[in-house]
Amino acid sequence: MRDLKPERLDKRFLQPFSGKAVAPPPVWLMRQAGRYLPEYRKLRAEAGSFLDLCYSPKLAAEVTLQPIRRYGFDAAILFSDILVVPDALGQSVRFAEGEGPRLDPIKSIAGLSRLALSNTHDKFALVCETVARLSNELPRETALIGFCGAPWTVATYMAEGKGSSDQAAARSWAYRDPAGFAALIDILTEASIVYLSGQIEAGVDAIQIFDSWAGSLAENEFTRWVVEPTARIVSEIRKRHPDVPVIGFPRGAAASLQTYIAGTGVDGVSCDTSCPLSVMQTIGRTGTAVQGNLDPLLLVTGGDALDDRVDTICRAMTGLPFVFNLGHGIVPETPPDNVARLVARVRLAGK
Ligand code: 1CP
Repeated sequence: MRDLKPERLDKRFLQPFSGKAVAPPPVWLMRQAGRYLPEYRKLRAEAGSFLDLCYSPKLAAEVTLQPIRRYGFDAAILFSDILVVPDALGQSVRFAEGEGPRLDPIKSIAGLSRLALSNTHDKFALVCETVARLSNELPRETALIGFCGAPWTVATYMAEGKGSSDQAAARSWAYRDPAGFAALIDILTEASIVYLSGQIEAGVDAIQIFDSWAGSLAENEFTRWVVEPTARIVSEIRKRHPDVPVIGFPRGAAASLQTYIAGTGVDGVSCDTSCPLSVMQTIGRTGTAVQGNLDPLLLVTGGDALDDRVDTICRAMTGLPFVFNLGHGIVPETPPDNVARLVARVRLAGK
């Protein structure tokens, strides 16, 4: 829990991170900017490559603002990607249309010579310029969330060279040569601290650390590759910027959430769809903010099924420090009207 300065609490989104319950709860959605929005698809087609879009402060700021204009979310999330960090370090990343990311894989310590923190300056600076623009352009009451991928999740893409369902390349490397893999995790941890500090200095109000593949590790490896590096990032950010809450998203790790919270010191956790509401309530009662956890597919389905689940989640989390969100990102097939319906429904909670 953070002791936030009173003027920061003008942004409703930030209040749960000082342990406060807010009615109705603040709402934003993971991947709220993206392909489900026609205005995103239009701008994306004009921008060239996906990374060109991430490194264009004017266009990235515009894409961040699109869902805020449409839906008036309580928070905007910087438009970028977790793979900006390996790209800036020197492992160039490509996004093939409709295929997801492609990297030349790094599978052992020898490959780390391609990476250097000193390479990152110019690309990180472009992302920070996007943040600075957004700080000026966003409505005063809208918080801006900065982010990075957690070292473990980013390492899975670097080792595999693409997305994978089992993260085998990183898991195998970590078993075969823990010291070599630790060197990669250390580089990513340091780069993440520099990157997040830059985003905060440029104006973000809170940070989210996306650990999308946290759920693929056994207990000891979860501590070593998820909890310890995240703890280091959280403690460095807290030392430098005590007023900026940090949210962790260890997806797929509902059973280890308490370990994660106690071990990392995050101010809030984002819970995936599989996390029981009873677990979210238990965490909320300790004063840690909880975010989540509607199934993104219900946002495709819409109708009564969507309304009912929104009501159930809001009812369960009443009186607790809670932010409404999905359990994972919006999928491209989502009808934009269903997002408006969700926001309206959340805003009825507690009325
Ligand atoms: O336009 C396009 O075709 C690209 C689609 C796209 C978008 C809109 C990608 C490629 N990244 C993004 C933006 C993005 N990515 C944001 C922006 C802010 C917002 O939420 O609106 C954020 C926070 C991310 C984070 C991200 N990227 C994660 C963590 C969250 C998650 O979804 O689990 C991950 C794993 C990535 C990698 C990535 N980038 C893009 C894709 C398709 C993927 C997944 C690849 C895979 O695993 O197969």
